[in-house]
Amino acid sequence: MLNSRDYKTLVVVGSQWGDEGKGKITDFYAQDADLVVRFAGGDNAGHVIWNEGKKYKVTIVPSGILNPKVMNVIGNGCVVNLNKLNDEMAILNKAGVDTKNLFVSDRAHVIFKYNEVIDELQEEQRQNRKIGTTKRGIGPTYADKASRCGIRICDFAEPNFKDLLEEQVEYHNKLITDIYGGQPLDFNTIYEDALKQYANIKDRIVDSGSYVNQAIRDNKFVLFEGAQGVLLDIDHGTYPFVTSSNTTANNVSIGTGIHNKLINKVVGVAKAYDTRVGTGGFPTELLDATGDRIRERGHEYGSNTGRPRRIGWFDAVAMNYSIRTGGLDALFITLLDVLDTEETVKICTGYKYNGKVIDTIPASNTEYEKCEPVYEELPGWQEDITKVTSFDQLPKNAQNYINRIAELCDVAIQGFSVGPDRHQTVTML
Ligand code: 2SA
Ligand code: MG
Repeated sequence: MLNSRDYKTLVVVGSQWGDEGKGKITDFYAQDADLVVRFAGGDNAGHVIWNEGKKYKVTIVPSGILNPKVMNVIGNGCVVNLNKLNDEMAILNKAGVDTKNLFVSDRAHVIFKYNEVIDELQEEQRQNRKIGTTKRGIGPTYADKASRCGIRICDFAEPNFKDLLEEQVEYHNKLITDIYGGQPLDFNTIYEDALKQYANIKDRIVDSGSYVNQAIRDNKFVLFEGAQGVLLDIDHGTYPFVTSSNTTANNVSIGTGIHNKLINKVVGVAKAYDTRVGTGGFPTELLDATGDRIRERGHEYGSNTGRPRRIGWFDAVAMNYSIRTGGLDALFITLLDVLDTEETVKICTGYKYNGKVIDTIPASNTEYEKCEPVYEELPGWQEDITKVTSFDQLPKNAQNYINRIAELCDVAIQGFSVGPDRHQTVTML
């Protein structure tokens, strides 16, 4: 079914602004995988997986967790809130999902309460330039990592851990009170909670680089699961309206500790339309009834924060950019069925900017906000496709839509999905 043995390592990343259905596609490939590894981000991700009519949501736990034979690793490139990790494991256990195969890197950085508080206070300070972060402390934790004052999982076992944490609580309290005018946090509460949370995950700590390398050497099928999307990448995304990590497959090697030559294939998950949550340029955004209809049909609300997502037509300019910067070998088109009722569907083929038509994303968000989409219009299929099990069964107009995306983006189509459930997934390669 999956031809997964054609490649020993497969990367699944979002090719737009997140929420493309990476959880679903990772879960699908995980049926054949031995190992699923997260390499970036934290509990800002919201990966939704439907299996046999039951909905599961994970934020920091890899999406391979529903497959009992799969080992799941949270790589060193992730930032981990131990409270959230423990809560998420408890929720999964309650739903009957075993989490004994879950491991976390000794080198992953930990999100503390002070990082979450600073995330929130920074957003408040941004006033009319808000990023729309998930307020999970992601940016401040990656900032600490770059400033070399971050605390990693391995630090909890150090004899001077208490001093280390106390120093950081003091420093962050100064930022909170003096810079942002917030309330200081109590060290003892943070320390005691940290020890309690750590005790619960202590037996799951691994050296992810060594663990994942060994699995590859043993000829296992290793799946790497991205978070957010290429256009939210800190370097290549629509800065500053991005997340604080590298979201592309290029970060797999850094975020897990394997050589990038060991990556065999990168699949970009692409919604059949575009969505974005948070601020930033979005040329194909639909602020009309069509956008509202797609939002409702696609249940386009933040799976983490519940925020309504902004909706737009499929943007081939942005996708070409993602394919280039994200090194995508093929696209997996998701939520195709959401467009079932549309009379016509549109694809953006260029941006009008300053009297010219451009074919890439400008570096400046101010310029990006001024880009207007040039559309190609295609007839819709106006048929229920949720039971389709092969490309040939798709209505002609839906086939044409997929083929046109492939042509405009000069990319292979790995498959498409016609509904939330695992079985509503069709592979083409
Ligand atoms: P952050 O919290 O610092 O990473 O936010 C920075 C920007 O990145 C966006 N971002 C996301 N965009 C889409 N989906 C995400 N995950 C959740 C979901 C989000 C939710 O799956 O629905 O529940 O709202 C995600 N995480 C971060 C964010 O909107 C900012 O634009
Ligand atoms: Mg999501």
